[in-house]
Amino acid sequence: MWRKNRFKTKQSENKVLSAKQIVLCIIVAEFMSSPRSNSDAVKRLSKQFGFIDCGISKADFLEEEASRLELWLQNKFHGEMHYLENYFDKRLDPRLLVPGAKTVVSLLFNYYPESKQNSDTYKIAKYAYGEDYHTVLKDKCNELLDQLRSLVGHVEGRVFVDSAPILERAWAERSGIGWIGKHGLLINKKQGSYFFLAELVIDLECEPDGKIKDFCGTCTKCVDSCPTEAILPNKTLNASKCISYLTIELKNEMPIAFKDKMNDWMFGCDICQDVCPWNKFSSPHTEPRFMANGDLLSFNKADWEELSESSFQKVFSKSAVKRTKFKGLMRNIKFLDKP
Ligand code: B12
Ligand code: SF4
Ligand code: SF4
Repeated sequence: MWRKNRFKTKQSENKVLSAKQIVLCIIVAEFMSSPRSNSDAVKRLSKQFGFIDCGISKADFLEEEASRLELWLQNKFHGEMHYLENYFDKRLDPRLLVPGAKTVVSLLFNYYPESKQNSDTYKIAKYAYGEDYHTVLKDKCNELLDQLRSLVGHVEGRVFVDSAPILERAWAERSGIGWIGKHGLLINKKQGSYFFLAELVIDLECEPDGKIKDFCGTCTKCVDSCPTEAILPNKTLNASKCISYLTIELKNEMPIAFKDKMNDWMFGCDICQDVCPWNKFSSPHTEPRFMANGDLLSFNKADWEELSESSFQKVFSKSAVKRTKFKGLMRNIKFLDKP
C-alpha cells in the first residue's frame, strides 16, 4: 500500500521524477510497508521506548480462552471483582473494542526494582513502588503509536494498559513473548515475570509471531509457596483467595480465615514470583517514574502503623497504592497486626 509520508519530494528541491523513478518509488513503498516491515517498525520503536519485548498477534476471537473464562466466572474465582463479568464478548475479541482492528501488539515493561523494602516490615508488591503504571505506560504507548504513524502513515487504533476488557496475558502468550506459568502470570525467558503488559490494537496489518512452549516443566515452587492455596491446577487462580485481591480489591472486612496466612503483605503479594526460578534473570529497571519514594523503602512496622493521612498522600502521591485509599491500607495493617 502506498503510504503518503514516505517519499515526499521536498518542494524546495523542485525535482521532477521520471516515470521510471516513480515506478521504482511505488515498488519500494510497497515493499517497505509490507506486514513484515510494519512488524519490524513496531518492534524497533518498542525498543526505543524502553519496552523489553514486543510480540504480534492477529486480532481475532480468543476461542480457547472463552470456555476458560466462562468456567472461571461460574466458579466465582473472581470474588467481588464483578466488573470481570461484564463485556464478555469484547473481552474475547478486540475487534469489538477497535472496529477494523487487524493486529494486537503486546508490550512488556520491566518494573523489577534495584532497591527493595527492609525485610522486617509490612510489604508492598514491587509493581506498586513507583508511579502508577497505568499512567506511565499509557504515555509511552501513545507516543509509540504517534511515532508509528509518522513512519507508516495513518493508523487507527487504541492503547490498552489494564484499562479495558482485554485478556492481556492471553494476547502476550499468543504473540510468543512468554508463556503463562503455573501461577497464571506471563513469564519471559530473558526477564522472568516482573513486568507490566500493555497493548496496541491497530488496523495496521503486521506479520504475527507464534506461541512458544511452556518452560515450567516439573517445577511447582509457586504452587507450594502460595500461603492461601490460591493457585489451582491447570494455571487457574482462585483470585478470591489471592493476597493481592484481599489487600487491594476486597472492599469489605478481610475474612479471619486468612489471618495467619498474609505473611505481612499489606498491598499486593509477590511470593509466587519471588520463588520462581525464572526471576533470577530479572534485572533492575531504569525508568525514573518507577523509582520508589525513599520513605516507602525505609519505613519499619511502627512507621506504617503510625502513618497519617497526609504522610500517606505524600509517600504515595502518584502511586497505584492510592487504589486502596488511606482507609484501605490502614484496614490491611490492622488486620496484619491483629493479635
Ligand atoms: C483482575 C486482575 C487481577 C486479579 C485476578 C488475577 C487473575 N489471575 O485473573 C488479582 C487482584 C488477584 C490480581 C493479582 C495480580 N496481578 Co493482576 N490483573 C488483573 C487484570 C486486570 C485482569 C485479569 C483477568 O482478566 N482475569 C480473568 C482470568 C480468567 O483471565 P486470565 O487469567 O488472563 O486468563 C486467560 C488467559 O491467560 C488464558 N489462559 C491462562 N492459562 C491458560 C492455560 C491454558 C491451557 C489455556 C488454554 C489458556 C490459558 O485463559 C484465560 C481466559 O479465561 C489483568 C490485566 C488484564 N486486563 O488482563 C492484571 C494483570 C494480570 N495483573 C498483573 C499483576 C502484576 C498482578 C500481581 C503480580 C500484582 C501483585 N504483585 O500483587 C498479582 C499476581 C497474582 C497471580 N498469581 O496472578 C499483570 C501481570 C503481568 C504478568 N507478568 O503476567 C497484569 C497483566 C496487569 C498488567 N497490565 O501488567 N490481578
Ligand atoms: S500473589 Fe501471593 S497469594 Fe496470590 S497466588 Fe501468588 S503467592 Fe498466592
Ligand atoms: S515457580 Fe515454577 S511452576 Fe511456578 S511459574 Fe515459576 S517455573 Fe513455573
